[in-house]
Amino acid sequence: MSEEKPDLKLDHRKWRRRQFIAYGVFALGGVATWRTWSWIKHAPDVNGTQAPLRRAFEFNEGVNSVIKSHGHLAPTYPIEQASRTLRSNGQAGVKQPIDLSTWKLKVVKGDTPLEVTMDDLRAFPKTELCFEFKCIEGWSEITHWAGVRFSDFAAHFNLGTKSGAVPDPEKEDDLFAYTSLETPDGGYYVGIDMHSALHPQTILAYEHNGAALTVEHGAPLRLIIPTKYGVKNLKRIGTIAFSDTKPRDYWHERGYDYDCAL
Ligand SMILES: Nc1nc2c(c(=O)[nH]1)N[C@H]1C(S)=C(S)[C@@H](COP(=O)(O)O)O[C@H]1N2
Ligand SMILES: [Mo]
Repeated sequence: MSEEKPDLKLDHRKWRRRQFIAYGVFALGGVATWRTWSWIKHAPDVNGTQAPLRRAFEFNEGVNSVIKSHGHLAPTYPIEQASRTLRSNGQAGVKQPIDLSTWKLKVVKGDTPLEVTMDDLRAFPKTELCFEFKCIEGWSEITHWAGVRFSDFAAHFNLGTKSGAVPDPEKEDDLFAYTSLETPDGGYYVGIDMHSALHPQTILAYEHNGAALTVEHGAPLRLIIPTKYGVKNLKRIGTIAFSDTKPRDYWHERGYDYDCAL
C-alpha cells in the first residue's frame, strides 16, 4: 500500500476553481443585494447599518475568514449523488457489542471530564455534508453525513484552548496543537492537528444517508473529516482529548504518514 503524493498542479487548479466559485457567489450576492436595495433601505437600522446589509457583510467576512484560515474546503456534491451503500472498512475498536442506550461521549478537559449524551449532541445545529470519502488504500465513494460541526461543539464547551476560552483559529498561542479521539475500548485511536479539527467541514457525525449511523459505520458517533483520508475518520468515538504533544495514532504506528491530509 503506497502513500499518494499530492498533485500540486491539480491542487492549484482546484484552488483557482474554488476561488472562481467563491467570487461567483459573492457576485450573485451583489446582484441580490442591489435588487433588494429598497427593501434594505426600509429595514431597521442596527449600529448604523441596515440589518440585512449588515448580515450580508458579516456573512462575507465569515466566508473570507474561513477561506483564509483553513486553506481549502473539500469539494461537496448534491446529496442525490451519494452512493446508497458504503463499504465498511476497518473494524479496530468496534468489534465488541455496544449498548447505544448507555453510551456517552467522554471529553477530557482539565480535571473534570465532560460526559455528553446523544441528546446533547442532537440539540446542536445539524450540519450536513456530502463529499468524496477517500480511503488511503485507493477506493473512494461519495458519501452523505450529518452531525455536529466539531468547531460548534468545541465553541460550546470551550474546548481545545489552554485558557478555557472559545477556540479561535487565529489565536494560535492559546490553542492546543492536537486533538485525539479513541474508541471506548481504546482499540483504535487517532491524532488530528487542531486546525484540521476546527475546519468548518469536520463533523461529529451521527447520521449516514439520512438515517442513524449503523454499527458498521461507527454508531452512535464517528468523526467525519473530509480534509483527511479515511483512516482519520474514527468510528465509534469514546473519548476526545486535547494536547500539545502528538497523540498516538493507530495507522501512524503501522507506518502511515501522521497527517494523512488530502
Ligand atoms: N474505530 C475505527 N474507525 C475506523 C477504522 C477502524 O479500523 N476502526 N478504519 C478507518 C478507515 S481505514 C476507513 S477507510 C474508514 C472506513 O469507514 P466505513 O467503514 O464507514 O466505510 O473508517 C476509519 N475509521
Ligand atoms: Mo481506509
